[in-house]
Order: sequence, then structure tokens, then C-alpha cells
Amino acid sequence: MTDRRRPNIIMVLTDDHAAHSISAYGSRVNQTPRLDEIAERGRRMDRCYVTNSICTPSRASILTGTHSHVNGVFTLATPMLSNQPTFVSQLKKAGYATAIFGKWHLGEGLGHSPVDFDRWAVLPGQGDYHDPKFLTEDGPMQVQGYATDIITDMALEWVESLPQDQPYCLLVHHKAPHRPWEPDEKHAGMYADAEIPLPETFFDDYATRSSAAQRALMRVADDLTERDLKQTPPPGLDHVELAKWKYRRYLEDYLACVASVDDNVGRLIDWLDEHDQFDDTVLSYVSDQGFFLGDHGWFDKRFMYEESLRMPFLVSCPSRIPASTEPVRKIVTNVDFAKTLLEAAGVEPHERMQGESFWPQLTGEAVDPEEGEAYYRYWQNDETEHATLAHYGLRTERYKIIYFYNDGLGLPGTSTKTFPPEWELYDLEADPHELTNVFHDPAYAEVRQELIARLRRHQESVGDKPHPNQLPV
Ligand SMILES: [Ca+2]
Repeated sequence: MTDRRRPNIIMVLTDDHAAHSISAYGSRVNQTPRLDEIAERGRRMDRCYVTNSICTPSRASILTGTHSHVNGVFTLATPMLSNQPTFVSQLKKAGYATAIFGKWHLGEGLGHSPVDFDRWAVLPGQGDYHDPKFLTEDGPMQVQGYATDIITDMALEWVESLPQDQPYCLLVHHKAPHRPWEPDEKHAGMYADAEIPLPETFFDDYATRSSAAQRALMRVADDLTERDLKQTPPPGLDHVELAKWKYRRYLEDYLACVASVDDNVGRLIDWLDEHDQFDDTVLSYVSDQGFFLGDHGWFDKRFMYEESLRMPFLVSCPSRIPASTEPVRKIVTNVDFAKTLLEAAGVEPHERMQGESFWPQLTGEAVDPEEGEAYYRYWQNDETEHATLAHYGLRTERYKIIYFYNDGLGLPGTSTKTFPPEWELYDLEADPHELTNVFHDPAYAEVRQELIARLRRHQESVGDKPHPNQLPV
């Protein structure tokens, strides 16, 4: 076993790709055969959660294996100091060739550009879908074509250039399917005649939720822009009909962007097969967070509710991970990825890294634990465009408790406004769609107290603190 070639590590990271638009996760709205292939030849993580559901913080947590309050990347306006230890820097030290192509979104210029990558070409900021510009170690450049294709081209070109038997760590970070959801010519219009069912919670009235839900500017019915919709709605629609029309328009483009990702992941799989590398490569497919696809009437993410919290995570490595249709049920977060990938490569994690490797669950050396929990904290209070309020909480096997503390704490990217704090509690067994906040229901008084204590313990264990306005209940 010891002389076995070290596995390659490839992470395909997409932007805002919700698990419920992947057929391996039972999507009702589309098919993703090539993404499913990773699950079929490997495993699917069923309860993988993000610790802070926006791009920049999630990416920082994935790379560094730490929570936002440790890596300092709290909001979209707090760029990462890129000299922090990451799973990539650990792999590089251990002799891996390393590269990243595509979306970085962790800051630009001195102190923030990618480090510890032998090759990098990243989109500035959010980047463009068509004819995108890239920042590279040799300066900026522009490439004609569609971002998802180009990023895959760059990745394949780089792996082609490596010497035989050189283990590598390759990050393929797509812009897709991020807003404003601009498909390429090949896939545009492919859903024009397709049935796209409305999510069951599309008309959620937020009756028992805290005021944060009412306040958020993420409504499909009201907050999608002309740039998002790209077409003028037909005249004479009432508010409900118009909301449904906007939902279709949104999903048609979002899913077409996903279809291009699916094709391009297929190209990567085919390349690995053709070069006899698929078996020895830890190929993971993951998105930086989930996304609301009309669920609760919303687009976007940020909230700790399931559709936004849940990350898809599909992974294959036939030489080490026995293929199984049985998903891994252990609760894991994006903070756990760094240690997991390092264990896969047989490389020690950096001492600062938090979380826990789930590699033993993937290889079958360990079974899923009976209990688990994930800690969440969204810091970017009342950001101008989406107005989502700051909250933290705990997701356990059965329950989810959320404390909206509604204060930006002076962090960049937040407003100076604060709002009265509010609690929410969901019983996910009785209420999987999280429609009924039972925090104030006397039947849950005991559960509530236990969860508040458990949240506090978890917060302490990761070195975070409750907000000073959190009063005893
Ligand atoms: Ca994102």
C-alpha cells in the first residue's frame, strides 16, 4: 500500500449550485448525468452544510479549513489574506503540483492574490460569463468564449502539461451558475418548453418566521432585475402570474448554465478515463453554498434554511472509495473539506485547521455517527442589495435553532442599522420544509433549552462567541 501512487486531488467548485438541481440529489427540475456519474462511481454526501452561506467566506473556509471568525473572511467585503495555511499549501509542501482556474473571489492584488499555486488564472471579482478577463501571475488577459468551457480548457491544458506520475491538486472553480445566469449558445433555450414545477414552498407567507424573512430582498416575485430576467414580461399578468413567469425565466437560464457545467465536468471525467487517472484521483464536485430555487419564494442564499445551507458534495476515487448508492449521512461542513482532502493524500493538516476529516466515512473505515451537528454564522447584516440579517445557529440531526442577532458589528459590507433580536426553531422531522417556527411553542420548551445550551457549547468549541444581546430564554 505504501508505494501506491499518491492520489490526485481535483475539486470542481461551482458557484451557487443548489443540490436540488442535481439529479443525484433527486432534482425535480433537471437532469445532470455527468455529475451523477461521480456519485455513481463514488459517493454522495447527503448532509453537507456551509458555515456562512455566501461566496467569499465559504471559499475561505474551504481552503483554510477554518470558520469565518478564524480566517477573518466574514463578508463579501473582507478579502482573504492569502498567506494563510490552506489544504493547497500543505499539498504543495508535500510535493504536489498545484493550480487554480476560474473564480477566486477572495480579493485581488498584494496579499490577496492566489499563493502556493504553481499556475493560476482567476476571474476578477465575480467575473464574466462571456469573453471573460482573467488575472494571472503574468498579468491580466482576456479569453474569447464561454467561461465554463474556458476554465475547463485551462484545467485540461495544465494537467496535460504535467510529467507522468506527478501528483497534482487542481481547483476548477466555475463562475456558473451564479447570477445573472447567462447561458452559452449551445444551452440557451434548452428549457424553453420543459416543465419546471414550482417548489412546494413558493408561496410561503413567512407567518411564523422572524422579521428577517419579510425584510430580505430576495423575492422571485419582486426582486429579480431586468438584467436577471433578460426579457420583458407579457402584458396583463397579475402578481401571482408574474411571479410564476419570473420563476420560469430564472430557472430556464439557471438550469442552462448548470447544463454547461454538467457537460464540462463530463469532459474532465472523460480526460481522466482516457489517461487512466480516474481510479487514482479524488474527484469532488461541490458548490460554495446552496441556493433558493424559488423555495420560500426566494432566489439567492444567505439564510440558514436548508436550500441555502446544504452544499452538494459528490466524490469519487475508485482505488480508495468503494462505490455505493448509499449516501454518507454524517453531518459535515465546508470547514471539514481541508482535513478530508489532506487525509486522502496522506498529508498532515496544518495545526490551525478546524473541523474533522470525513475520509474514513468515504473509504468505509468508519460508519456514520448517530449524532452530529453543524454550526452556522452569517455575519453580513443588512447588506444593501439583499438586506438579509445576521444570524447564527445549529443544525442537528432533527432540529435547527437560529438566533437572528441582527447586528453588523461594524464589519465591512454591513449596514449600521440593528434590529431587535429574534429566535427560530424548526423540527425538521415534523416540518422538513421549515414552514413552522416552533420556538415559542410550549411543547418544545425542553428541546429549546437543550438546543440553546448545545449551540453555546458548539460556539465555544470553535472559538466563537454569542452576541452580547443574546438574553437567557
Ligand atoms: Ca456562491
